[in-house]
Formats: sequence, structure tokens, C-alpha cells
Amino acid sequence: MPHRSFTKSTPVSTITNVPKLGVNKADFIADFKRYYSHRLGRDEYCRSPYYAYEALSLVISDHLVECWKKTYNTYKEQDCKRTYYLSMEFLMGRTLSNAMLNLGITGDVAKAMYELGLDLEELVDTEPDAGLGNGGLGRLAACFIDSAATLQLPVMGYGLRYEYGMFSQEIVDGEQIEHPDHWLKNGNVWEIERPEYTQRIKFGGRVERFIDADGSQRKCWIDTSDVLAVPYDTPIPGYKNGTVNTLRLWKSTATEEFNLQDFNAGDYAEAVAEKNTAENISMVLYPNDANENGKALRLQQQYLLASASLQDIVANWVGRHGSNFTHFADKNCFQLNDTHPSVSVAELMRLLIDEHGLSWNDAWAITKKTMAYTNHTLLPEALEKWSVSLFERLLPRVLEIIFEINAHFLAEVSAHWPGDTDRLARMSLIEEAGEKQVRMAYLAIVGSYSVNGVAELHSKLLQEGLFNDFYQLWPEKFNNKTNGVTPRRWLAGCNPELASFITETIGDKWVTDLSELKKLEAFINDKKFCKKWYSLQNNAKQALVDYSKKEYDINLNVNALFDIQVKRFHEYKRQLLNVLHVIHLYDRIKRGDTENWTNRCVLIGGKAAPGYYMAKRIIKLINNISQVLSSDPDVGDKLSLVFLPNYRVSAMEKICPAADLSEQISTAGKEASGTGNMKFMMNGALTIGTLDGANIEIREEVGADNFFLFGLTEDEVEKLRPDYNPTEIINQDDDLKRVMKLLECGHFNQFEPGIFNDVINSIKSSNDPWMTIADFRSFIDMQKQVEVAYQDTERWTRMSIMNTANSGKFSTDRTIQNYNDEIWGLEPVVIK
Ligand code: 26Q
Repeated sequence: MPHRSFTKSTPVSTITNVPKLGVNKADFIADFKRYYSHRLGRDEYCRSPYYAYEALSLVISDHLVECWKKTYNTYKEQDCKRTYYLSMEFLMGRTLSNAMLNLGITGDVAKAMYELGLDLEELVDTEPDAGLGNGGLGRLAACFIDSAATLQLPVMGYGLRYEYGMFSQEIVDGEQIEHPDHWLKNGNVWEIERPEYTQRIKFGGRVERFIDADGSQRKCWIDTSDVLAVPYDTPIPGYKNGTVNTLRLWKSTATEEFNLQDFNAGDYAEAVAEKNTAENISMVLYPNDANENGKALRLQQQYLLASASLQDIVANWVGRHGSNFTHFADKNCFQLNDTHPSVSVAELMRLLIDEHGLSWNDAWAITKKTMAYTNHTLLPEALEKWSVSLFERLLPRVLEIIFEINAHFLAEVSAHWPGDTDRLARMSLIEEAGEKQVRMAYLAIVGSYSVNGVAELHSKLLQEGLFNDFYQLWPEKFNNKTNGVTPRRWLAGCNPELASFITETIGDKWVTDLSELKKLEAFINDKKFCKKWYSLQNNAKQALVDYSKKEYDINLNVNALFDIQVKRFHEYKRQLLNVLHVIHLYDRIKRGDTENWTNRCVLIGGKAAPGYYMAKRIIKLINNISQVLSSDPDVGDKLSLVFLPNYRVSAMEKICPAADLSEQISTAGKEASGTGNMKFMMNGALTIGTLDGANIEIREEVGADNFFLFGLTEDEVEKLRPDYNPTEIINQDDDLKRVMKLLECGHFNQFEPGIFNDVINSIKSSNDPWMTIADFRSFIDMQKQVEVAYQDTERWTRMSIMNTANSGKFSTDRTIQNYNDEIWGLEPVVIK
């Protein structure tokens, strides 16, 4: 193993005994200058703010590392129980401003930069996003580790260090163009490479049986093509509490001996090509946020994450306890972020049995007591499956273990439901119809002691529907953990003016106890308070106007209602319903039906999976409509439709403070939770939404009067489905008829005939799973109510305050507290 080891004579403790860093303005200035000039080699002629960003980041990083070591040592001394959050995605966004906020040094650093003639905000904005995730699930992982550190819980994130994160999106002629996101091209000051903890990962090869010294049957996995996983650690600071946890991301590399045989045979090129295969594994994030089945590279990624992380943890255990695993389950817990890392169930079995000599039963008892699984989708087609033949080829020993888990499991099912062969086939970890497939969600359920959904409705539907057989067998495993977002990034960080005003009003406890925001309710009839609230909302809108101008050369009208839908493109999220409403407003303008008009600016942003044809057409449609509206003098300021390109974490930080109206309009029963809805609410936007995902709980918290509800319920959707007849609905609704006519006559694609036919046909089909047409009328009517409310500024402001005031439940501090109370059972660890 290519460890870079210390020489024995190195006096380690004298080296690491570093004097405490200063936190005054003068210290920041001196440290900054040293890094800027000596480390980065820049001088006063360097015009790029990037190096100033980098120098400042090095300064801040030192402060993180100081607390990081203390945290690390404290956990080690206390030998506390730990949770490992295993996730293929950590959508971290930017680090610098969040690090300063959590360290509590933003103000002093800003003053230091000012004294140096630098604008802190400009430096902060040069940082590239760490876009190592698709959307909700990846961002949730990032919010979770922020909250875990803030609650002083020993939680470590494990993921992959993709060389290329989420693609960046450009819009050319209205269409999405993807560009690779080489986010590491200028290096990454926040990470520390730790080659000394490199792990070896097996692929391919074959399984051999042998009898060991004790006479027991054993298996070994041999003739494998190995890959190395090298960890890179990033510090995760809690909020002003001295805790700095770790996010460990694995990069794949070739083994040193990878090429020896080929090399000696003179096949230099072959050997180097093989090295590429190894390095490819962690090269790129898969950019689809629903299942893309069957890609071998994706399974390799998943196994690399599972195996490297578990080996790391097990090696650490063995270093301390030798091969006595009796208390392993009391000290370790693995939370699986969806099924993506669920091969961990079988991998932990393999490590315990093959590498550490445990019996099947002992290993299974440990596995079932340490694994917990979170599901993030209700769409059956999005459940992960891997073909048995692919598994056999890449991970033959792991597949054997899955078969054996399945044999034991099916025996249990048989005992519970004797003679019920249908149920056996339904519940088997192996789908036998057609090409044999491993059902990863079932593996995760069978191997875990906890299975949770991410909002109340979602968890209920999992139990009643998708996982009902398993719920009948093990009702006690199933539970709900409603999602949240971290209030540090999503209020304190992204909306500093509103945050200061809240703190002036109710004190600063809300930053770590978001239920404190409830105290704002006492001020909804305070004229002065409301006026200030309104003016701050306006400032945030103006900031988005400025950002859009600078970033995209887009002109927004600050006096219009900002109606925003930003999220991944998916038919179930129904960006199309939003579009139908825009066309309806346009039609009203053209017909002169504009009495009591409310000017509206509809902003839509988001990425489509590169292979998702329909989603890409919807993006094109939005851009075409946008063009028609902006070039029609009849429309003027009354209505605009704006596509915000390259939506990402750092863009949301500018967008969510500026929203008046948050669009959460998915078909009921399809959005597991949503988390954008929570960010908007926290920042004082009002929601127009269906009874889906966390919207239901948002409405419960804020009260029905402060939420614009529309659409069919999940029950109603399923009842209507067999008789769904969109054509009839269209014919009975004159507004909708005109909207469809504008679409069908090619009004938005005059020079591109037919390009929207597939989109139009999809919503007109009686098999449209998302039933967009069914909710049109109630959506349009509720949007009218939105306008009535918006025209009454005082009423709207009160509603806005009520939204922020009642967003306390949607802090990930609450979510993580729930995970800890009901699943993990960790003790908080105070760092001195
Ligand atoms: C799977 C296999 C192969 C390639 C990619 C994938 C893949 C990748 C990402 C599948 C799914 C995802 C992401 C899913 C996701 O973000 N789900 C969202 O999770 C949020 C957090 O719980 C919820 O709020 C959203 O409702 C849910 O859609």
C-alpha cells in the first residue's frame, strides 16, 4: 500500500503543538498578506479577485483546522458512538462565507478586507460551487452535516470526490447545452488529501472456497482487478461551537502494481489505458436525478463508496479493538442516503465474514443493527435495480452474499406467510421476470433496522404502497423524518439584512433554535415592523434584479410580483402547469381582460437530465414563450417569463430571499418532500402548492389562510386516473381552450413547426401520469386569489411574516434531532 508514512524519529507532538491563531482584524490582515504574497506569489498588479479569494480561504481554513483537530481528538478520547452518512451526493455549494458565518468572524474579516481595499462580497462570489449533487437529495446531505455539527453530534459524511460535478447549463436558441464542470481546475483549498488512509477496492475476479485452519468453510475473492480509493477530507464546522466534523470524499486511482505484468510484457499503452479505467470511476457525477439503469460505471461508483467507507471504519475499529466485534453495533451507525450506497449491506457482511472471520449469524446481527435506510422517491420506475449478470461480472463475491441474504430472508417470509408464493416473488431481492435484477431498495430494507420517508405523506404512502409487504412484515422498522434545510445557509447566510432585522427584534437564538421565529408573530400588527419587513423584501428583490442584470443581462421589473419556480426539470414537478398559467395571462392581456391587473414576473430555472427529452422540450418552450412575451408591446410590464440559466446552490442563495411567491405544484403523491419550498418559506415567500410532500406540513404550520392551496389530493388523483379525460376538460373550459389553441397553432414556434407536439400531446393524453390538465382550473383560480392578496400590500406583508415565523419546523436541526432521538442514539460531544 503506497502510504506516505512518518519516519519513526519524527517528534510528532512538538510539530503539532501550534500556538492559537489570532482572530482580530490585524491578525486576519497579516495572515492574508502572507498567503497572498508568499504562498500564492501574487502582488499588487494581480487584478483577479480569485487569488484574494484563495488567500482569504487559506486564512479561514487555518481556523477550521484548529478546531478540527480538537474535535478529532475529543471523539477519539471519548470513543463515542458515531454515525456515518453515506451518500453518492453532497451538494455543498460554496464554503467560504458559510465557514466565516459558523466561526462567527464574518464582521471582522469584512473589516480586514475593507482595510485592504477588497470587497468581501466580490471575493465570496468568485468561489466555484462544489456541485457534487443533482438536487434535493444531495443538498439535504449538505444541510444534514451542517446541522449535525451544530448539534455537536459525531457524524461523518462519506461520499465521492467527483472530478466533474453537475454540468453547467447554457441556453442557446432556447435549448439547454451542457458543459462539463471542472470545478477542481484551480485546486481546492478546503480539502486535505490523506493518502495514508487509502483503501484497496476489488472488482471482477472470481470466488474460491477453502477450508481454514479451524476447519470452517471460507470464501475468498481472487484474481481481482483492484482500484485504490484515496480520501480527501473537508472540515464541516458547527455554528459557533468549536465542533468541526469531517466530510470524507473518495477519489479512485490506479494501484501502483496495476501495470506490472503488462508493463513487463512491453504493453506500455495497455497498461496506461488500464490506469485510466481506475481513474474514471470517480471522474463524473451522473447528472440524472432519477434512476438511469444499468450503467456499469455507476455500480462501480456505488461499490467504491461503500467498500472504501466501510473498510475505513472497520480498519479503525480493528486498530482499537482487534477482531472483537462484540460492541461494533453499539458504536457505529450507517445512514444510507437512498439506495445508492445500499450495496453497503452486503459489503459489510463480506468484510466481517471474509476478512475478519465472523460467522454469518454474528455478521448479520451486526449489519441489521447498524444500517438505516432513507427513501427519497415514490416513483416505482425510479427504484434502483442492477442486472444479476452485471453484478456477477463486477462483484461476484458480493452477489453471492446477496443471494444468501435473500435465501435467509425468503425463509422468513415463508414462515410468516406459508404457501404465499406470489408474495415470495414480490418480495424477493431478485426480480425473476425478464432479465434477473437485484432490487436495491429491498436489499436496503432487509438489511436495515430503520426505513424512513422524508415527509409525513411520503412515509405514509411508502407503508401503504411501494413497501407495503415489508411494512406488514416489520411495521416497527418504518418511520418518518420530515426534511429540513439549514437556517445558517438558508436564512442567516443568504439574507443577512432580514436576518439582522430578525435578530434586532427577537434576539439571535433563532439561528440554532428556529422555533424562536414564532416570536415574530407578535409583530404582525406593528406598522413600523411591517413597513421595515416590506422594505427588506423589496431590497432582496432589487438585489436579484441587479444580479440578473450582471450575470445574465436580464432586466427584471422590481415592482412586479416575483413568482418563482426553481428545481430540477421533471414532468411530475409540472413546470408545464406553470407555463399554462403564463399563457393564460398572456391570452388575457391580448384580449384586453386586464382590469385590476397585477404585474407579474415568472422566473423559472433548473436543469434537465441530458437524456430526458421531454424535460428539454419544456425548457425550450419556456424560452420561446419568454421571447414572444418580451417582444410584444401589448405585454410590456404586465407579464414576463424569465428562464434563469444554470440554476445551482449559489444561485438559490440570491433567488430565495427575493421571491414573493413560491411554486410547489407537483402532482399530489409524487414529490417525496421538496426542500426548496422550505427555503422560500423561511425567507418570507408565500406558497402556491398542492397537498404534496412537505407542502402539507408547511400549510399545517403556517395555517390555511396563509397558503394558496389548489389541485387534487393524492386520493383524488388516484380515483380520477382510470376515467381521466383531458380533452373533455379542455372542451368545457374556455380559458383552457384558448391556451391550448395558442400552443397548438404554433404561436410560440412560428419558425420551428411541430417542435412542441410531443409536449402538447403528453398533457392531452388520457394516460398522462401527471394529470396537468386536471389541475388547471383550480390553479388559475388560486393564482387569481394570489393577485388579490398581493394588491393588499399590508395583508401580503402579514402573510409573509407569518411564513417566516412558522418555518421553525423546517430546520434540519429539528430533522437531525429526530434522526438522533429515534434512529442513531448519539450523545452530543462538547469540544473544549
Ligand atoms: C440513480 C441511479 C443512477 C443515476 C442517478 C440516480 C439518482 C441520482 C439522484 C437518482 C435520484 C437522485 C436524486 C433524487 C432526489 O434528489 N430526490 C429528492 O430528494 C429530496 C430530499 O429528500 C426530496 O425533497 C425530493 O422530493 C426528492 O425528489
